[in-house]
Amino acid sequence: MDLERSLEISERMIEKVRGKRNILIVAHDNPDPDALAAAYALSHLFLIKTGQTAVIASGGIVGRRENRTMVEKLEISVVPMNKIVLDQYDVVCMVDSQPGTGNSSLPDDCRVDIIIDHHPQRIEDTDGRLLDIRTDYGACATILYEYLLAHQVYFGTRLATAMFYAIRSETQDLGREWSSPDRRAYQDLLSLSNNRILFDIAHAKVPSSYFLNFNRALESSRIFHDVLVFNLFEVDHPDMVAELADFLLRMEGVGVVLGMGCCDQEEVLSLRLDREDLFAGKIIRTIVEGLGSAGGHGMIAGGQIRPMTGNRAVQKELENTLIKRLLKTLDYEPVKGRRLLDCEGNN
Ligand SMILES: [Mn+2]
Repeated sequence: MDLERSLEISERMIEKVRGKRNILIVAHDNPDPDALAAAYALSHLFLIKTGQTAVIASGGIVGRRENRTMVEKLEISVVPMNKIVLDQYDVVCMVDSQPGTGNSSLPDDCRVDIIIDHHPQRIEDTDGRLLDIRTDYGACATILYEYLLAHQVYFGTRLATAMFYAIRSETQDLGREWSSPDRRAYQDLLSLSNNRILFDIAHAKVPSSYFLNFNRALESSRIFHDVLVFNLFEVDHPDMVAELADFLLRMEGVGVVLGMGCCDQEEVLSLRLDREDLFAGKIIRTIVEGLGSAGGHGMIAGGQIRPMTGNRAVQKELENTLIKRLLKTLDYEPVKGRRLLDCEGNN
């Protein structure tokens, strides 16, 4: 942990918002637990240090049932971006994301004063903005936990549970892309969390469409070398693509998963790797070049292509294009994929 750095930078953030009328904290679109917990923790820090209440906003939806349960049980209030009148805000903060990366509904020309993130730095210069970008951290929530610790700010069970669940889900229980500060935060926060709520979040009930999506992912899965590609075509929320990409990465002999699905005229892509010789964020940006926007970490990355039509033939054509590009990027010969469901007995 770097408490000195955390104290210094967060102090400057607090001074920046002090006395300002309206403070906005923007999480990326379709916010995940890490973005939600980071936004919640930042608003708490401001509240305790300055007495000011910030508004948390994001575009898209909280789709995944676990995340919806988290928002409900922990009473995190998130305002849809389209309800936000930007002119009314004196300070704009962004967490778990950066301006211009394509995963936020905040207009690109909107001034952002404070940026806290753990994704690779994409903005060129600071331009008077306060930046805390720590790419070695597994979760953005860990950075915020350090701020609270550095200021010795008291926080209750709800915020502890939110940050704990964020680190847990983002790093898959410290199994994926975690660092020692994440581990420290995870351990500290576990004892402060509400276990009952954690259980309710992890075991949230899901509708039948959830299982139909699993079925569609399995039916469509094809394997090329060690690359598995699935296409959900129409999907009701984008998180489903990421969840299924995580799930399918467990397939034996598979080191790369590319998932696709179309939601609200946007093609959502999810890339998962368990090969340490590759960097997911770079690969996905290469394959969507000229088509859309993308970014991510070493083992997890996402992208979006818009506008996308609901026409299946067009979606299928895009899938073929992306497969071709992906195989080329990985230096693989083009091959005809074999269906996952035909693989029985082949291992
Ligand atoms: Mn994150």
